[in-house]
Amino acid sequence: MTVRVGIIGTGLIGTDHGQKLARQIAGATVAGVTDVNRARAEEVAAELGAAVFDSAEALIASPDVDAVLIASVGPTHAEYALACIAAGKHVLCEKPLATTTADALRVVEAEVAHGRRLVAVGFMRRLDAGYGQVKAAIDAGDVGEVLMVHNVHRNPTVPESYTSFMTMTDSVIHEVDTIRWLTGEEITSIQVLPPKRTPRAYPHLQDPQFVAFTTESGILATVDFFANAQYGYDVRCEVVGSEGTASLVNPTLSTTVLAGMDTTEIPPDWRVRFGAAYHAELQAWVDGVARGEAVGPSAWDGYAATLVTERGVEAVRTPGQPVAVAGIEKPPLYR
Ligand code: NAD
Ligand code: ISE
Repeated sequence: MTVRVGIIGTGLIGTDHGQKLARQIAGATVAGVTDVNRARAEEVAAELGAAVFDSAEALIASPDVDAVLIASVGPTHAEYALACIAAGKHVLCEKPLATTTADALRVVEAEVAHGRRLVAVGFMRRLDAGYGQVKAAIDAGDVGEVLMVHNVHRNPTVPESYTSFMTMTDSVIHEVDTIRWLTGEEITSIQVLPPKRTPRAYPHLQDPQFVAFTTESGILATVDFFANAQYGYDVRCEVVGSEGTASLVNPTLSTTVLAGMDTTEIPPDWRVRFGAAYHAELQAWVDGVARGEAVGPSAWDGYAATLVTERGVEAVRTPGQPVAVAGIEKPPLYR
């Protein structure tokens, strides 16, 4: 079966995913795209050989679309995911599943009422080879009991529209998911310590931010998040256990040894750093849809991450204060 995918949102990642689906992913075609920026949708549709739909609603309802990829801006995700569930169609929703816990819960409740999983959330780091090795070391018991998880997440720059709260809802949400996934525990508190500000950020943006989480068993996890780090895209993770450590390092693109200098290249952005993970995520999703199964991070994972980042926004407003995180009990559909 060829899965005919409809894409909502043809911005940076919608286009990147579309190019992979049209050219690299086995068993998939891009049937159509839509974007509130019609000209942009037409440009991408022409490149991918896809149709242009007038609205996301029309795309979701179309008999020519088997499954939907949501890659529009975050606040639109929950309504589109709900429409996909109502239409009985599989959906891969870019992070975040929703920008409020209430909306994320509506998606979980709709899926539970539907009775089977249709929603996957784009936490692609779970498909990254390096993170996979760290997870395998933990699961094999190699590091013993996990005690601490240290993360680094640095972007070279962000646009002026990026706010201090988006550190949580747009960026640190990735670490929220990886911490939950690596440890198998829910996060129970979040605290933000704002360091000295970089002169390279817009005045409205607290940058960098240092974030500390605790989990159910008392694991301490930290994120050094820096939106305007200038030098490149740098994502690292070290798990400290009772018997040893497991570390994710930047994959090396190239190294030159010249004039007394040993220079290692690091990725310029997330598209390069996580390109293979996006590919693996899309292939796994398409294969799952073809089998009638939703694979990958679930609506529950999307809800749990939004819950933590919503409390994280509160923590940004109250620097130094730990903010408690408590959600609903996990429904049986996700156990
Ligand atoms: P972008 O601004 O480049 O693209 C967003 C697109 O959505 C724009 O073309 C915009 O016109 C369109 N849009 C806005 N409202 C819409 C609506 N109601 N219906 C249809 N289209 C609409 O942003 P981006 O960087 O591509 O990010 C899109 C989403 O993907 C965000 O949720 C972001 O968090 C996520 N993202 C994930 C990763 C990752 O690593 N997994 C990386 C980048 C972005
Ligand atoms: C972006 O939306 C992503 O999801 C990237 O993976 C992340 O590194 C970046 O900080 C976000 O803005």
